Amino acid sequence: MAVDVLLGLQWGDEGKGKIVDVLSAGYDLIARFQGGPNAGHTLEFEGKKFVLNTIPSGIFFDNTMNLIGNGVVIDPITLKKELDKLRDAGHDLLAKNNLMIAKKAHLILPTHQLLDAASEKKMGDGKIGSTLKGIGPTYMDKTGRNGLRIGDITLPDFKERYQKLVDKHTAMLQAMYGEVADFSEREALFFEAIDFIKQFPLVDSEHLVNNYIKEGKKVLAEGAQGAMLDIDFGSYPFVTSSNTTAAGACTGLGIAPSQIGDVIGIFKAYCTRVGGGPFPTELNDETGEELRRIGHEFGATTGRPRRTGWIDLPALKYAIMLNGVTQLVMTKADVLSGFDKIYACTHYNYLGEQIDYMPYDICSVDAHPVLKEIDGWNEDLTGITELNEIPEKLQNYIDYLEAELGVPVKWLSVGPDRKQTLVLH
Ligand code: 2SA
Ligand code: GDP
Ligand code: MG
Repeated sequence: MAVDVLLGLQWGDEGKGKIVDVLSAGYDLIARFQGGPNAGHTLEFEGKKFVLNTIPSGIFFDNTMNLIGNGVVIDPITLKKELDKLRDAGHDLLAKNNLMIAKKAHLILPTHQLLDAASEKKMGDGKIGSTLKGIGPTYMDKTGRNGLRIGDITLPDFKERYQKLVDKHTAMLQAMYGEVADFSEREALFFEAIDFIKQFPLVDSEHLVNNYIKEGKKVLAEGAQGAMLDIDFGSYPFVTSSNTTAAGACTGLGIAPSQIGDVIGIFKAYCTRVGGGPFPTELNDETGEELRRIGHEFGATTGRPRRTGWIDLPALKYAIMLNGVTQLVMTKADVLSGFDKIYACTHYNYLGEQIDYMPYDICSVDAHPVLKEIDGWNEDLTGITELNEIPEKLQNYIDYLEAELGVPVKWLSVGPDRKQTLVLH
């Protein structure tokens, strides 16, 4: 099969960017299929660090093409900033000609961000914890059939179309809050960025991807966020506004399910979440603080502290089922070095019963984790390069997870750098 899918199995930030970068040389095309600049995908190599928001993580390889797919929502201002930063660091994607953008990808307008902020403000303590990048309102306009798409930017009446949608948004803001914040500065940046983006190939990406497939080339679909933030299957309403699961790769790129090969699922050796919503294994104590400190668990886009906790097997099994995961990647094993005991949630205590699945009402009824104690390891993992250097207790943890999850852990990540990656199988 020509298209492999790589996605996060928890609540995001599992290390997707790093692993896509590690695998990119083996693919002809890396294609982002959902989400937008709410994502922060971090890559590190040769002492340099890059955080990508909209741009696929395959851009650092000469023979790999990259596509921002139709399922993605694009903020031209952020995209231009990303491209400028990369150019300043010696990676001019315009000159390299290794980035294409789907005409059918929807545009995030400055007023979408105002609507996002207004909606969160209105929800008060019950807010979603949105990244405030305008993601929800943009997908609302997409499904509401009001949205503007990248392909529209070359139309002679683009400005009128833009104004029509902005007028609608400002009327909504006025009605909800009685005021509309000044967005003239962002509007100017928006049009400046639009002009810049016009220089990139704007493509009918479903044809492009299917031509890659026909020609026998290898495609990797890159997911953003994580399975537990999926609009249908995540902890609704504390989710993002797109399908983060494997099915999203089909609609977000225009590929048939029959073309999907491996589904590579990434998880951290523990668990994190940023934003609101249920997190059964959350540690609101010193151990949680330690995980955050050692794991540098802060939002790659917003800098917000991430919530931390132990690995959650019912949630992971659910994510593996939804995605049909065929290969696993475990990241951040190095962060657990030095913990005498680590824990895995095997079940939840829920309404007086022990269950091993995510209940429907997880957002309103507590699910208390039932934890299994596991011996930790002390060895520093960050320099290991050979399989025989894996500490026995870490190997026991991997063996346990493989037995529980029923899928092989093919890659083990022991640090943020590209090179800190071991192939286990
Ligand atoms: P949104 O902005 O409307 O999609 O937010 C809805 C929920 O989805 C969560 N979300 C994320 N969770 C983890 N990582 C994300 N990307 C950034 C990162 C986050 C950051 O890489 O660290 O920098 O804060 C991401 N994007 C969206 C979000 O927290 C809400 O719970
Ligand atoms: P993504 O959204 O899934 O791409 O992940 P993020 O980039 O938001 O967050 C993952 C963070 O962990 C980044 O800072 C990575 O550099 C870092 N990282 C990835 N893999 C590892 C690992 O195995 N060990 C450590 N210590 N850090 C890692
Ligand atoms: Mg991230």
